[in-house]
Order: sequence, then structure tokens, then C-alpha cells
Amino acid sequence: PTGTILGYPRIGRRRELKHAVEAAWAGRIGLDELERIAADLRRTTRERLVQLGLGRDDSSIPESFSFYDQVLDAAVTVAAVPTRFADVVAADGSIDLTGYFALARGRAEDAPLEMTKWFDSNYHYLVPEIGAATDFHLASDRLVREVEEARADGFVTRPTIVGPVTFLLLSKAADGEAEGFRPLDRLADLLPVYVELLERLAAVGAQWVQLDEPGLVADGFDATDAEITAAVTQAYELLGAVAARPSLFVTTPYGEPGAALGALAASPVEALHLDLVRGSVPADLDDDTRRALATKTLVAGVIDGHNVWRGDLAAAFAAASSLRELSEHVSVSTSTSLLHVPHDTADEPVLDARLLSWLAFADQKVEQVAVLARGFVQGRDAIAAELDAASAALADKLDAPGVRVSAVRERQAALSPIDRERGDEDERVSSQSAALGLPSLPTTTIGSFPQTADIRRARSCLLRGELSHDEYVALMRAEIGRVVELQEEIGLDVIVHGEPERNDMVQYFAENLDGFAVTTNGWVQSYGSRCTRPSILWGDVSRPAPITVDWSTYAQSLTPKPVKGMLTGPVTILAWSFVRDDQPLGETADQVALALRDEIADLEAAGIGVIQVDEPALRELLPLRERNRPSYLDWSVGAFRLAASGVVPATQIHTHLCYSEFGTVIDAIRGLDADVTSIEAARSRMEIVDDIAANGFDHGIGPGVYDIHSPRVPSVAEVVELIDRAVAAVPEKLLWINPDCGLKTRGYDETVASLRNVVEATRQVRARL
Ligand code: THG
Ligand code: ZN
Repeated sequence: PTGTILGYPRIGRRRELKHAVEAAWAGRIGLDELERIAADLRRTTRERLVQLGLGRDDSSIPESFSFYDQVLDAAVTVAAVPTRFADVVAADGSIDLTGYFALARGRAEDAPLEMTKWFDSNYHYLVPEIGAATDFHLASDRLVREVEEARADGFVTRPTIVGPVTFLLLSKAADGEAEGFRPLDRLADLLPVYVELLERLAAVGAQWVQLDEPGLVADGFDATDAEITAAVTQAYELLGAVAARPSLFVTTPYGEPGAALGALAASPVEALHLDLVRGSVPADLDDDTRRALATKTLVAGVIDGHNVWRGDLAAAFAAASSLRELSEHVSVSTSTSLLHVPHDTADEPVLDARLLSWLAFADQKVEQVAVLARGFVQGRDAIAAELDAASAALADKLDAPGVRVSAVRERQAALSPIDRERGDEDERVSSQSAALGLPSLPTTTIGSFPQTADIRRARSCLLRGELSHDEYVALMRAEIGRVVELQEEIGLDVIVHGEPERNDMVQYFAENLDGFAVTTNGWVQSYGSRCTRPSILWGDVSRPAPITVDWSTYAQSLTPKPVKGMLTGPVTILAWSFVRDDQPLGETADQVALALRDEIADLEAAGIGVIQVDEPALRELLPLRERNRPSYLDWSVGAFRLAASGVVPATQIHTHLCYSEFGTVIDAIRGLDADVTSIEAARSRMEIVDDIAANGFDHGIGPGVYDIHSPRVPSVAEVVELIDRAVAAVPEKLLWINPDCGLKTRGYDETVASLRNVVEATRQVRARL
């Protein structure tokens, strides 16, 4: 094909798949009905892609559907199931949809596969567990059936699956494996399953198959570059040697394949994808690689699959054209799957028309690919009108009101290093202690309390105009009153207002800051059936009015105990939004930081003495290549400090991070210079306190004492044990007692019971100290 995409959103433009999958889980529909809805969605997608300009029968349409996650799909295809789920494999070796969902969601006694972030996106995949005895075999022919289903409708589509090297790099060793065992060690045993799959796909008429190998673009896997390169050679020599197979198309989205490019070039694969948005046209190629690449189809990933900008189409065409220096056979594509962007800008009834003209969601990106493909066939002149229209939109954006705001620019230009300095640590500790009067091992929560059905209903009534603004505020205040009273009754030391007024920790701020837009139907899959609606950061950011001050001061008026103000930090606001790409991220982050700095100043002036600035996504945006990390940490830490450094020493700044890999980002956490950092710890049974101790961390730290990700109520004894472990490793004066994360996804019963046990456990430990 001359134009293709690496993948298309699978959740449905009205989240049909989410609703169907959740209905099936709840038993409201059967699995056969779910299969029927999924097949309809796939049909709709294929027809839509043809309508948008992809070929019906030239393999340019990818089969990229998934009921939950593409890594889980691959795991189930090759039967990579942990022993606790051995029974999901039937006597004939197959795994059905019930077994598939069991791996994703767990069962009464069996924890699900762990979930973790997919490269530098906000998508999360399930981590396969592989051991020396994992019995790889073809356990699902779902992909084969999808190709047949498409054939029956007159399509020749291109099945896609995670490639074998990436599949093993993303997997983890099963519990109880020998020290040093790595999933990659099983490559030779895994490959025959891919061979069988290729043969089956060829048998049903697949002309091409897409093998995604993004594992090649990231550092940090448990394998050297040489080992990964050797694995690539071993895998693709073997797959290439299969007699009756589709042509092989290997993709490397999210970055540059680095050392592995030579191995891919030398292998018998027929087509290679290069991400020319994150990476560039490879320059210093050795002669062998150059000669080998000349025999391949090169697929130029020039349309950004990771962001929503319409972008510079002429530059994309030029970048794709430049690959013609390497091979005569060049085709155009997206840089990544379109999984990360919403379906269609036409589904946005309230977005400003001018902003809309700067945007491209999935369907618009498919059209862009089709335009570039036409340009390849008919010549640049044939698409000059489309290229010019895109350039005109870019030019329009350049001087549209709000894109560059001089007041914001002048304030940024006047910043100096002192604006990112909090001042002497000892003075902060002593004045905060005098101001707050907290007991040792102070107890608090991360900020949110359960978002009840009543709260959600009130918000949707407000949106529909069935509730006036004043009525809505009164309902939220009543909720805040209940949450404050509850915390006082339980005996927590630092009180939160519970955040009932927030729909999402980023969208809420985006709705209240200039420079952002929010969508109506711009859902993007985050994991499984869960979606978020990322905000669009399109212009210079500023704060027209205080955002959280009324809510926090209302809560403070109800209690003599300190109330903690709650904000989302600049890095997380960027990470979970679609961000303008016309200036460095660090500049945009500083604008958000300045808006937050004003909010913090207003909270402080209104008598709020403890302010938390959450940065759960600090780790998420960490660049995939180590060489790019120092400059990222520099601007991200700098933006946080800019937000948080405008306060007096007596005001206590907290932050919260949503993961437990303390070691990997310890320097960044130290750099944030927050007075108190809360972090996940319960799931790893407090192991992270050893990291904290080993690194000589000397600021306040709140390692979570219970896991909020499950409804289970921890006993007092369990919490005492975890607190004891923390006390043994970290100086008592630094320790805070809190849950792992916010409580918004929990119900009230388990929340109240758990918090009571946390407070009781803290009392018992305090009494002994
Ligand atoms: N907010 C935003 N991005 C995020 C998170 C967040 N990215 C990372 C992490 N948290 C992802 N986790 C979740 C958890 C739950 C949901 C989505 C992402 C979720 N979504 C609802 C759903 O799909 O039904 C929709 C929520 C809504 O109605 O607004 O439950 O916290 N921005
Ligand atoms: Zn968290």
C-alpha cells in the first residue's frame, strides 16, 4: 500500500466497546452478544477507513482491534499465562474470552496481571509473566478469524500483533523463577508459535502482517543492546524463512530503533516503519545497512499518532520523500497507532471553529495519510491544495489571540533562579512545626474522597442546566461538610476537603485556566475499558481567577485542624493533556507553574497552611532514552519548584507520586524539595523505605500504609506492621501516615473502615515510641 496507519482507536466513537465490555462483566449481556457488538465495531471501522481513503483490499487497513489490551492479546495468542491461571487453558490448548478477561481483571484468589505504562503514552498495558516452564503454543486464533471476517466482507486487511522481541522485553519473570532468569531467554521457544500464526494467517489470505517492535526504541530493559540486536536477528531470520507466510512489516513507533536498525535491515523482513515524528531519517548508516534498506519498503511514520495537531503537512511530505534516498519503495503512515487520539473532530460540537481547524483526531489523520499517499503517486502538485491549507492553518495559529499572550511572556522572561528556591530547610521545618502543631507520625489522606453517584449526578445536572450554579455549590459544600466531619470523627490530623467538585484532576484545572480547551467526545483509552478525555493545551496559560480557594477555605472554616489545599502539578497537567508542540515543553510547563504559583499564593493568603501539589505523572514523561533524561528532569523539576517556591517558610508543601519505583527517580524527588512526599508503598509491603533510607532522603515522607486499589480493608495489625517497618528504616520525625493514593474510586464503607484502622494503628505505634 502507499498509505497506511499503524492502528485505529478501538473503543468506539461513543465508547461502544467500553459499554459493551462492562455490560458483559456485569452479566447484563452474554459473551456472544459482546462478540457480535465487537464484530460490528470492526466492520464500522473498516468501512470508515475506506471512506477516509485507505485501500479496501491492499492490506493498508490494520486489524488492530482489542477487547482490552494488545499485549494481553499477544500473551493469550501464545499462551503466556502464569501458573495461577493455568486452568484458563482448555484441554485442547485454547484460551477463551472468559480466560482472557480473568487475566486482565483477576479472580477471587488470583491477582490479575500487573498493569504498567506503554512507552511514553498515557496508555497502560498488562505485563505478561513468563517462566522457564511457560508452555508457549498457539492458544487463540482470534487474529486469524478477524482476517477471515474482513475477507468475507470483501476486505484484505493487515493483521497486527506485538512482535516477539518486544513481547518478551515487556514481560516479567514469573514469581519464583531462578535468579537471573529473563523472559528474553525463552525467545527460541516462543518463535515457533509466531511461525504457526504466520502460516495460519497466510492460509486465510493475509498478504501482510504487522509486527510491532517499540521495545527497540527504549532503554532500561533487562538486556544489553547487543543482546537485543541478536534477538532481533534470531527472530526475523527465523520468521523470514517461513515458506508460506504473509510479507513482514516491522514497526518501531515512539522513537528510534538505534542499534537494532542494522539487524532489522539485514533480516528478510519486507517492510520497515520508522517514526519520523520522534526520530529522524537515519543518517550515519554503514554500507551494509544502506544496501539492505534499499531492498525494503520503508514506511515513513510522519503523521503524529501521539498528539492532536493538524501539523505541518508539507514538512511531513518532505520527510517521507527524503526516505526515497534510501529506497525506491516508500510508503506513508502514522508515527504510532492512532490509539492515543480521539476519533473525530467532527464529534466536537462546542469547540471553537478556529481551534478545530488546527486539530486532527484519528479520522483527520487517516485523511492526511491518504493525501500524502496520493502525493506519492501523483506528485506533489496533485496535493498542493491540501498542503497549502495545512500551512495556512499553522500560520493562522501563529498569531491567533491567546496563542502568544504578552503578559504571560513578559512574566516568564523576568524569571530568575531565585524564583525556584524554597529557602533554608531547617527554618522551614521549625516554623512549620510551630505553625501546625502536629503530633508525631501525623495522619492524612492523599486528597480525594469517594466520588459518590450523588456527586456525579449533581455534576451532570449542572451540565444539563437542571441545577443552577448556586444549587450545585450548595450540594458540594454539603458534601465537603460531611467529609470534614468524618475525618475529624475518625481522628485524622491533616484534613482534606475531598475534591467532590472535580471531574478529573487535570480536566478540572484545564476548565479553569486560559489556554486550554476541553472536548465533549474526545475519549482516549487509558487501560482496558477505562478512558480519559485529555484537555487540549493550545495557547499561553494563565489563571483568570482563583480556582480552589473557595472550596479549601470553606473546609478550613469547619475545623480547627489544618486543611490541606489540593492542586495538580505542572508536569502532570502536561502529561495528561494534548500539549502545543510549537515551543519546548519546559516553557509550557513554566506557564502552568506560574498559574499554580498564583493559586498557591492565594491559598496561603486565605489561611491554608498545607498545600499539596500532586505529580503522579513525573515518572510517566521520563524519556525512553537515557540520554534525554537529564534535560527532562531539569525542566520538570524546575517547573514544580517554580509553582511551589512562592510561599513563606511556615507553609508546608506536599507532593504525591503514584508509584513505588522510588529508586529510579530519587534524584528528581529530592529535587522537587517538597516538605512532604507521599508515595505508594503498601503493595510492595514497605520495601521502598529501604530505598528511602539508603538514599539518605531527609524530607518528610509518607509511604502508603494501605493499598487503595482494592476494596479490601486492612486490619489494624497489618497497618501496625507496615508502620513498624517504616519506623525501623526512616527517622520517625520524617514519617507521615497515609493511604497509597486518593480514595475517589473507592466506596464509603471500605474507606471509613480502612481509615479507622489506620488511625488506630498509628495510635498504637505512637504509644510505644
Ligand atoms: N486522570 C487523567 N489521566 C490519568 C489518570 C487520571 N492517566 C493515568 C491514570 N489516571 C489512568 N487511570 C485511570 C483511572 C480511571 C479512569 C481513567 C483512567 C476512569 N475513567 C472513566 C471511565 O472510563 O469510565 C471516565 C471518567 C469520567 O467520566 O470522567 O475511570 O486520573 N486525566
Ligand atoms: Zn496516587
